[in-house]
Amino acid sequence: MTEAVHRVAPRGFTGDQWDAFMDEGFLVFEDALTPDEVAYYLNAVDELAASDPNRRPDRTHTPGNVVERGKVWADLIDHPRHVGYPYDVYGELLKLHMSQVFIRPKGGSHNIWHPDGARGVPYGVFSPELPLQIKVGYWLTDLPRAKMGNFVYMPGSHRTHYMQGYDTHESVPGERIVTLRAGTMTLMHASLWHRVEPNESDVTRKNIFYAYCPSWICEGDRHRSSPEWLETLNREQRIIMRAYSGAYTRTKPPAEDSPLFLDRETGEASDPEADATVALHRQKRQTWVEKRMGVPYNGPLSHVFESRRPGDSPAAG
Ligand SMILES: O=C(O)CCC(=O)C(=O)O
Repeated sequence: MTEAVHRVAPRGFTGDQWDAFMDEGFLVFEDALTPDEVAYYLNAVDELAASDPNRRPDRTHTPGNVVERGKVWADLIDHPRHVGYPYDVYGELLKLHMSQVFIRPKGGSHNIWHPDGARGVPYGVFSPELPLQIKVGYWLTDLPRAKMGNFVYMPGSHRTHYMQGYDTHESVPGERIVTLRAGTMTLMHASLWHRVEPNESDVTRKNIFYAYCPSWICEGDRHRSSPEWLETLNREQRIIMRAYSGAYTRTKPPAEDSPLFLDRETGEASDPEADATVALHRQKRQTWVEKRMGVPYNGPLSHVFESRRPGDSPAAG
């Protein structure tokens, strides 16, 4: 009965896309935006920049928590073009980690090699396989060659906790300098090592990054969203912001936030294996990725991760 008011999870990964994402740490969707959509978002980026009295056109400008800056930005929180991909990984505990706009003019600052997430003890120590953040990128300017403020990454480096070049701008053998057309969408595994090219061109690079994580990871660009602004959101957007007053509520969300989405295949709020005597918000809901990895609904995890046990590696032997 309640199901009628809930949305089915939007489209997410195909098996091949997931395998490519996990192999490379990065996935590219060309022509994800139409030219009109590119123009729409470019206009919103320019309005955002113009509204900041501290912005210097010759400096890199990276406003955060942009979701609170207008409907165009709030609409991206649960946009069906991309939200199904992080939902496939974080499922019912999906949260928006941060929303950012990047404006990188000629000569502006550019980032050194780093992975996203925790320093010192990186995310990968606890989650060697799955990303604890996924960054969705929308690219609004053509970047046909290097030295245009391009995103640069080391393919497959999301499986390492350290790499040559850390903390430097150095070009490292094997790196990939991303060239793309305006309208491209990208997904990045948070543990992927990346840097940014200097911009020596006359094109100001403009793009949008919305990062997602499980709700129990801390927010990246806010402590708590404004309650008045939350009132303006639809149900799914409000849930995905996870603006709870109780700290532990992030870990154990309230009953009214379940389901976030209905299952894409079955259209149901519960998994077929679920124990119907357990309240919906306390039920286990398997993610698409768990199913893809062959994680059993209620069995041991050991067979899934068997090959990764330290005792199995030749180096440990
Ligand atoms: O601007 C970029 O391409 C990447 C920025 C970056 O390094 C980051 O957001 O962690």
